[in-house]
Amino acid sequence: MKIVVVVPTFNEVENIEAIVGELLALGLDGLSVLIVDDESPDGTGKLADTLAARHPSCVNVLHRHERHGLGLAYKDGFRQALAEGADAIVQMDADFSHSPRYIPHFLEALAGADVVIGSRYVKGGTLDEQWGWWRRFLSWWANAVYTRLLLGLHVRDGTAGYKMWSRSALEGIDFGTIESNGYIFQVEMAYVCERLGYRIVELPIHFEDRRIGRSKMSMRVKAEAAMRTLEIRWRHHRLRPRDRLTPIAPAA
Ligand SMILES: Nc1nc2c(ncn2[C@@H]2O[C@H](COP(=O)(O)OP(=O)(O)OP(=O)(O)O)[C@@H](O)[C@H]2O)c(=O)[nH]1
Ligand SMILES: [Mg+2]
Repeated sequence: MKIVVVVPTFNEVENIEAIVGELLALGLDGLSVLIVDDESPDGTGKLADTLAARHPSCVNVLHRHERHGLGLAYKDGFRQALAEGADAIVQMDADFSHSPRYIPHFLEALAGADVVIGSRYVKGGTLDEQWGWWRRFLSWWANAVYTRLLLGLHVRDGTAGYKMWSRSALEGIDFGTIESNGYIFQVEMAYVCERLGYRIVELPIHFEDRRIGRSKMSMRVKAEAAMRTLEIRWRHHRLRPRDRLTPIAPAA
């Protein structure tokens, strides 16, 4: 079973080596890491190349030119993971908010699901103790009220960025119709999953705050998220399970 972990990075030079180390230390057969870097000025891309040279069979780097946002980085990363023949694809942040230790549990759950979500808002899921009430309130509002009301989402953690996809689930999605650049990409993908009728399992995680480095969550990214939610509904509400793309069989 080939598992590709897609890790988008922008200025994560202090985190990337350690997160790759933890991922490889899981000791899962067939696991490889794909770092998708957007020309980070701090040299993350260069360090990623060094890691790839050190672990040629299990670390790869996709260099994108200029910073175009998380959504586009993920789309390119997913395409490459599929082209590499991945059976399961993980998406996660580089800053340790998403602990690699959950990946074996995700894999087990994927046996009965199309998508597994690392969820902060199912029973057992927890947030970093450092979060103040305002941040907790905003996150709760975005998940429990805003996206649920506007999109009718059933998942508890609609903004989650930690997911494992089966190959067929990702292949069934027309990336050409996914237009979000920033973090709202996560919501757009969750909505599309539900419209396409995928089996979604939410597993509880502890969401830890970024250990080192600076946040890329700007006001612009937040504004995009608030504004685009209705657009997402308008774009995808007609999707039905029959609209899943049929994978093209690889040439024999
Ligand atoms: N390739 C790429 N990666 C990005 C971009 N923006 C953010 N990332 C990465 O996406 C992941 C999530 O970004 P974070 O800055 O941690 O966002 P956040 O978790 O909402 O904010 P924090 O509070 O800082 O943790 C990290 O691994 C980032 O390096 C981008 O434009 N391009
Ligand atoms: Mg983060």
